[in-house]
Amino acid sequence: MKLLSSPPSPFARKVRVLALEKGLGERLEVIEAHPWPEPTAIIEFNPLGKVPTLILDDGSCLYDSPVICEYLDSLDPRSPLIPDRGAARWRVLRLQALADGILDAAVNLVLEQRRPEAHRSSAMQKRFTLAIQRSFERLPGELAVADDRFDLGQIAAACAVGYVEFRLPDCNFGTDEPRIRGWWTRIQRRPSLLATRPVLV
Ligand SMILES: N[C@@H](CCC(=O)N[C@@H](CS)C(=O)NCC(=O)O)C(=O)O
Repeated sequence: MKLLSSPPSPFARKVRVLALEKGLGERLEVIEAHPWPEPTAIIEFNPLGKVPTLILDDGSCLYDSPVICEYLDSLDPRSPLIPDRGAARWRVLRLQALADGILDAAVNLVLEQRRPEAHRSSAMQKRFTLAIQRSFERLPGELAVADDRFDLGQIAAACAVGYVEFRLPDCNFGTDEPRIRGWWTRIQRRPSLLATRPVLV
C-alpha cells in the first residue's frame, strides 16, 4: 500500500500513527505529495486533491482519513483501534470527529493568515478560533470517558494538539488545561507520535 502524505499534514499523521500503532508500518509506503499550491500528483488518485490518499495494491484508492483509518484497522481485527460496536464505537468516532473538526478549523485559520492582509476576513478568523476553543473545552470530558487504549479517537486528538502547537503556537486555544496537559504529557513520547512529528516543507 502507498500513502500519499505531506509532512505537515495532521490528517496524514493520524493515518500514519494508526498504521504504526497497528504494526502495519512495514506494509505502508509513505510517499510525499503536496496539495499546495497545486495538487498535480494527487488528483490522479483523489479528485479532491487532498492528502492523505491511500493507494491499494490493486490500484484502487481510499480517502479521506477516517475511511483510510477504518480500512487499516480492519486489516488486523485482533487489536482494534476502532471498537466495532456499542457505545465505545460512538465515543471513539465522536472524539475523532471533534479532533478532525479542530483540524479543519485550524488548517483554514492557517490558510486565512497566509492570505494578503487586505484579503483576510477577521470574521472568519474569529469563527475558526472560537470553534477550536470550544472544541478543546470539550476535550477533557471526552478523554475522561476514553478507554486506556490509545485508540483512533485519542490518536486524532493527539494530532489536533500537535498541529496547533506546531502551526499556531501563539494562539490561546486552551490546550494548557491541566487535564489536556496531563494526557498529552503521558502520550506524546509514544514512538508512533515521535516518528510522525510534523515537519515544515
Ligand atoms: N477530511 C479530510 C481532510 C484532508 C485535508 O484537508 N488535507 C489537507 C492537508 S492537511 C489538504 O490536502 N488540503 C488540500 C485542499 O484542501 O485542497 C481527511 O480527513 O482526510
